[in-house]
Amino acid sequence: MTVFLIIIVVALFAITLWQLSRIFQLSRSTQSLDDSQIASDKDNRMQGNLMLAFGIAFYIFMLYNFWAFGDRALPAASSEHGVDYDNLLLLTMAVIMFVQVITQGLLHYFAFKYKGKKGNKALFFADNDKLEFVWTIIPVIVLAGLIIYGLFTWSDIMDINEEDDPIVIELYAKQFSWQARYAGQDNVLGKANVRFIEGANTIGVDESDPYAMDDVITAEIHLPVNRPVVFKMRSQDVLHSAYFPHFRAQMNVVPGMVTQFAFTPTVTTEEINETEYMRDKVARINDIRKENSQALLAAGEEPLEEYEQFEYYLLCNKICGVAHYNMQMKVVVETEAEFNEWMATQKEYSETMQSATASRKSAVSGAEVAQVEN
Ligand SMILES: [Cu+2]
Repeated sequence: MTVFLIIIVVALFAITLWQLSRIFQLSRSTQSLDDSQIASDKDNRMQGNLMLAFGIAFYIFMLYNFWAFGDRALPAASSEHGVDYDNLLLLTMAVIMFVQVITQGLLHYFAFKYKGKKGNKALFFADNDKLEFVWTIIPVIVLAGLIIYGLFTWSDIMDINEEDDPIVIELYAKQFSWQARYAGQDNVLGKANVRFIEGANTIGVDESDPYAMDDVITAEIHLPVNRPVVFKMRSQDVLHSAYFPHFRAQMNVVPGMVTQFAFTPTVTTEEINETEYMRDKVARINDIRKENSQALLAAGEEPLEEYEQFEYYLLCNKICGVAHYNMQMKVVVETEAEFNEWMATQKEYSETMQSATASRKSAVSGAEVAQVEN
């Protein structure tokens, strides 16, 4: 690191010296500018051709990116609102692409066509009200349309309909993990606050709140398909962001306040794994892992395991510290029956606390035994 900094300092010093010498040179020779400082027709032709070549290369590179990386886009949305979200994004991208292709193309073509030439005089063109009106009103209409469409989509997405009987789940974020708390039988989350964090109560559940007793804290999110879910988010330490890419959902998780996001999953984990798209993707990723494994084996290291199937994940999308990249939690979307089965295996908060107290008691008595023995 030090060597790197020294190299940078030396390089910057050299550049400074060079720039200083140029300034002196220029300030000395204002009267005696030679022709080498003035662009000749040859220079202009060269610059014009380069502008055109750059424009063409730019489009070729753009097309190459679509071709090479297009398949890295997310699969079709697995949530109800995700379809609207994708349509909005698609329309916005289409408009941007259309305008970009035309304006960028014209910019490069005009730089080529109207390059400098000896004897050419620029046309003096004061103004044209009609032209200005057209190029103002078209962007106004298009942008206003996009914004209004976006606002309607946003309010549709953020509108939580309590009549749909959504499941309430709290997402608790801390460096660098997630925990989920289901609201339990009563579907009302018990109160919670970081001040209540103590011992086994790692997320600060308010134990005096009767609503908290049936809450269920889990290390995985299970969601019944086609049932709305409301996530209430809390953070213990810094800003995090709850990001469910496949459900097109993301919301900041802010210490000191509760944020929320609701969506309805529409595709189960099993169903998405049955799609040709996902089967291909998993197979391709496994091929890459197999190749990498060979290199690892050659180096005498453990090979990578192959993936059985695709899983949904909740990720953190705010760079929150060193292990941010690994802050994730598995999400399983399943049928209502499968969900109920899983939920039956989870412990309610009161039970968790009982077993925590019990194990604390046995630990204390163990220590006492040791003391007595000594
Ligand atoms: Cu984070």
